[in-house]
Amino acid sequence: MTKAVLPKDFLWGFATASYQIEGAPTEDGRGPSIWDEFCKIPSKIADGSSGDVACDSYHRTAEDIALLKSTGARAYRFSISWSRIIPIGGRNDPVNPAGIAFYKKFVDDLLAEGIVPLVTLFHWDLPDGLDKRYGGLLNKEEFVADYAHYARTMFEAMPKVKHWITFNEPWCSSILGYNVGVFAPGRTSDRTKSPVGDSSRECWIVGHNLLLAHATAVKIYREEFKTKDGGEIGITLNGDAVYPWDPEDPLDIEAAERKLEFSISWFADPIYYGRYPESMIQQLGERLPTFTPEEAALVQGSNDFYGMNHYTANYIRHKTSAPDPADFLGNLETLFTSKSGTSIGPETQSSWLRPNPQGFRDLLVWISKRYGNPKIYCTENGTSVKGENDLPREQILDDEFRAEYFRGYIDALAKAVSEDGVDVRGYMAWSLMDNFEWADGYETRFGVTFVDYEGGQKRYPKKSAKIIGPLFEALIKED
Ligand code: GBH
Repeated sequence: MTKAVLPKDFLWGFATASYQIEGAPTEDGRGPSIWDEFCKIPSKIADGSSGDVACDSYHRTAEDIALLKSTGARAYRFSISWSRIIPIGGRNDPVNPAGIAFYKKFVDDLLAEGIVPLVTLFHWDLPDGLDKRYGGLLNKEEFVADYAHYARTMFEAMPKVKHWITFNEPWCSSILGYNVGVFAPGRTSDRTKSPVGDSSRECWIVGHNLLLAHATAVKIYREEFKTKDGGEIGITLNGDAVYPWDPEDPLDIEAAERKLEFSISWFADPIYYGRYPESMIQQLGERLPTFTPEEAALVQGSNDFYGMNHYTANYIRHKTSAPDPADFLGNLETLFTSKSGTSIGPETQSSWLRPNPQGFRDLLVWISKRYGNPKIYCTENGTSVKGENDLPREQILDDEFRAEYFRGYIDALAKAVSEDGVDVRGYMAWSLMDNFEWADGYETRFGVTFVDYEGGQKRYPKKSAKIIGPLFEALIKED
């Protein structure tokens, strides 16, 4: 018998994101996002695909809700396509009533089935109009004001939503969009990939602007909506677990901590403490923007909860050379094998992902300690499976590898709560269904549901869709 250790109102369910599932890019007045444009550039997406059709979820909301229902999910995390709401994006541009109506109805339909919506305002799909007009996320004054207006528009339209997420993984928007250049808008110093961009500077500016936009939206929610609507708002940060490559080497131990600071604390230290981590200030110098006293005060304290996306772990080895100007890791290497030859976990279809459930527990404890035991929602956790796309259908549906991943990670979560005292209130598996996996296209599948892209987007639940519910229902207290 599993011991019930999770609070009775624990929210578990599944997550998705607008551009990855919706399709219907020009329907009902939607404007283009930077991802629509990025996908048009040859060689940016592994299979040359785009989100043009994806899972066709824009036309299949009833089917998606029935699917959620069949898993027993208590909650669903999805994101809003900003360019459906304000097609060209800006605060003085027209708002599209059809876009608002679509998400309002979706929220009503979820609630009618007893499923709690967690709504992400921004999962990377910036209206292309804003990128073209003033450089999008690089433009502090304009971007912060336009995002604030968009956020307020959604708060006003959907008072029934009680859990708001301002940004999904600002690290990815900043680093992958403006340093490595593998995500939209694809800016980088690497001139083989892009004619424009400065990897040594732009990503840090973008990160700063995202923090200010987040904090501004939180201030608006707290001042104008929280009292009457009774909801909560926070940001979702990605973070991989770390272990020193050589546990005997103090420099590897330090580098492992620095890796967490460069990925997580870059955003979380300003939000909880009003300042950037010392390790980043030291390495980046004047390339890291500074907070004015007003900005610091605005950002500090701007989380009602900590949204945690988590997938994998790495061994960390320090570097001895001076940091490269384009370095964003903290002058270190990330590895899958330790000095003594231990592997961090088995391979998956994603080059960056190797399951290691203990890492989840250890990182939950690290976040909890560093940030004063905040209320945490795990807003994403999941895995791809090596070669899954090429397997016969019956084998895809019998996804024991993914099921085992969830068993391990959910057990780690339960232990973090019951044995380490971490305050976890929710868990969303990534993803409800196979979908557009960004630069990896459709070859890489993360769904607990198989989507038959050749067969009219029909959905077929895999084994993993069926095992998560019983695990949580056994772990959640009855009263
Ligand atoms: C999540 O990010 C996203 O929120 C979600 O949309 C996505 O579908 C899901 O992961 C699965 O990928 O460019 O090779 O160095 C997870 C965190 C952090 C994973 C950045 C990939 C870099 C890969 N991501 N990481 S690479």
